[in-house]
Amino acid sequence: MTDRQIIQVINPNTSLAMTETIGAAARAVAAPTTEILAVCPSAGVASIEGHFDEAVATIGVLEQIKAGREQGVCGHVIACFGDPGLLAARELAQGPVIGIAEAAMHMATMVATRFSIVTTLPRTVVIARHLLQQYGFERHCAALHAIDLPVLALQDGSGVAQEKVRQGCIRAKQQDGSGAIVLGCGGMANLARELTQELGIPIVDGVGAAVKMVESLVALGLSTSKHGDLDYPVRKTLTGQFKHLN
Ligand code: 2AL
Repeated sequence: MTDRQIIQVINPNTSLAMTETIGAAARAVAAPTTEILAVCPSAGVASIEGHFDEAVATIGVLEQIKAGREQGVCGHVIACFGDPGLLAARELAQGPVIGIAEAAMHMATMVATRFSIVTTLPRTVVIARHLLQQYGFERHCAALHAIDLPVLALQDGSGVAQEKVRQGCIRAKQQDGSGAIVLGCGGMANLARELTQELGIPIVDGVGAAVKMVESLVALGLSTSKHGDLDYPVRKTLTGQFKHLN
């Protein structure tokens, strides 16, 4: 990698504070030749904590993918732990698109035989379970834990949510026999490095993992396959508010 390249990191919710946290975590691991373009949709949901939120957020993700592609970014990261709109985004994108849940799960399996997940609300545990099934990582995941605080508690400046994540990771390490822990929210991206040092086991943040995966794929000259189902969407009439996605 010699040329400068831009990786677009999309926070699928509309929280600017969380977009900043995610962007900073991405920049902390990016290669010197990588520029991180951290963005979020202009309209959508303030945080993503359920199936409805994911459905609403997905159009904003696709709009950002289209904008990033037009700006010539080399790849995209979807920085929400439900990986909302991942396959649709791959159809629209030219470069690689990596979701933070899939990135973190993949990396965790490379440093431990079993991992645990620490996420936000109990209802988001179901979303993570579905992803484990979809990606084939069920056998690798020992347990899922919820800190029982909403996503935006990670941005309130009190440190309460961060302490709950820390306690959740300690509990997961002690109870589950897992060799690694996956942080189950984009808003936890800034916690991985310190927790890894404190707990002495790999604590995997999907934002950093996804940025390094995009860099690796680009360096290897590998991009989203346009042979088969991930080919660009079939051109057809899109009406009303969706016209601009064509
Ligand atoms: C998330 C996430 O990463 N961002 C968001 O808004 N909701 N997912 C989660 N499980 O907390």
